[in-house]
Amino acid sequence: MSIRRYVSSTKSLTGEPVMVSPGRFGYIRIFEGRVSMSLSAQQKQFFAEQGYLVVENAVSSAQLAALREQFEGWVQESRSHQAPYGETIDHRPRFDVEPGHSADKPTLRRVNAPTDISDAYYEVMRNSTMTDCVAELIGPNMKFHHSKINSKLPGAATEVKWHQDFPFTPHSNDDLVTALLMVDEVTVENGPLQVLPGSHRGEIYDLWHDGIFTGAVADSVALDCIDNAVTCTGKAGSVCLMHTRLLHGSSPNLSTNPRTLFIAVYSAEDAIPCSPNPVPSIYQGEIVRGERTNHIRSREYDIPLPQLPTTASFFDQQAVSRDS
Ligand SMILES: O=C(O)CCC(=O)C(=O)O
Repeated sequence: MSIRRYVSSTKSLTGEPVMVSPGRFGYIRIFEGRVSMSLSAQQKQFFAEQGYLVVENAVSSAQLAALREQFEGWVQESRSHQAPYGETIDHRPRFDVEPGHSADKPTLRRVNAPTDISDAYYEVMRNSTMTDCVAELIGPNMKFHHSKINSKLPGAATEVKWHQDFPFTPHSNDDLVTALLMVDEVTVENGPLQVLPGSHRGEIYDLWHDGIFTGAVADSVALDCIDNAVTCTGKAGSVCLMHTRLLHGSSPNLSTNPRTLFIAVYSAEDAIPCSPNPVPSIYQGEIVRGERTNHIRSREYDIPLPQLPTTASFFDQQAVSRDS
């Protein structure tokens, strides 16, 4: 499959960005010939305080349709496989299926680095309102780190145990945002993301327990999260922007509707990775907004290095703690 690279241009079709109207969700503008949106001061403040922000209409309807069509094709393709398959640049399977996956009842749960094999996913990572919004939080100079799709097809048992992303992807500073784009509508029933507001300003929790990298926080921390969790729902095309240190998790899909998230992780350009990328991509490190400064900005913290996954996805790492 051919990959069309987005060529950044300083000349927009319509000239300079045009502010059209300050709306409930920020400012609508026309930029590079597409409708884009700026975050309002209130939205930025909400993100700074709470560590997350849900923004509607983060992709155009054409972009959303292309994402959905591509993913549906991958689900159909998965019917002819019995186990994780495909290959990423680190030679792990690209497509991960739940135990019990079958042609009749496909349970495709993860696509690693979809940007590397799909124009639709690359385009949204590179050139969407979602990208613009992230740049307003950690820009102006910003680069891409990795991407994946987490899917919970109807009845899927897949859950995500409570964790922070930063201990999986430590950098010299923590200006990283995980953008979780809702490819399907996300409801309280279909396994929505749950977050602990404000937790990005607290401790960075250890994901190692008794010498095993479980990819999850200790049960005592998780219990506090469950008691105070906020559920992030939204219509298809909405994005949840999440600070890399925010505690989050999600439960199984109990509904008859799919829950597909396209997850793209970005960092400030001067945040330098301190461990290998767990989901390597041919585009990792690509500057998506602003420019390269070749500076390192650092902040002090002390955490154990993560363990890299050896199988298709971190669901297997988290399963260790569930089964032990
Ligand atoms: O798929 C989800 O519900 C959450 C994803 C997540 O936490 C992650 O990939 O780090």
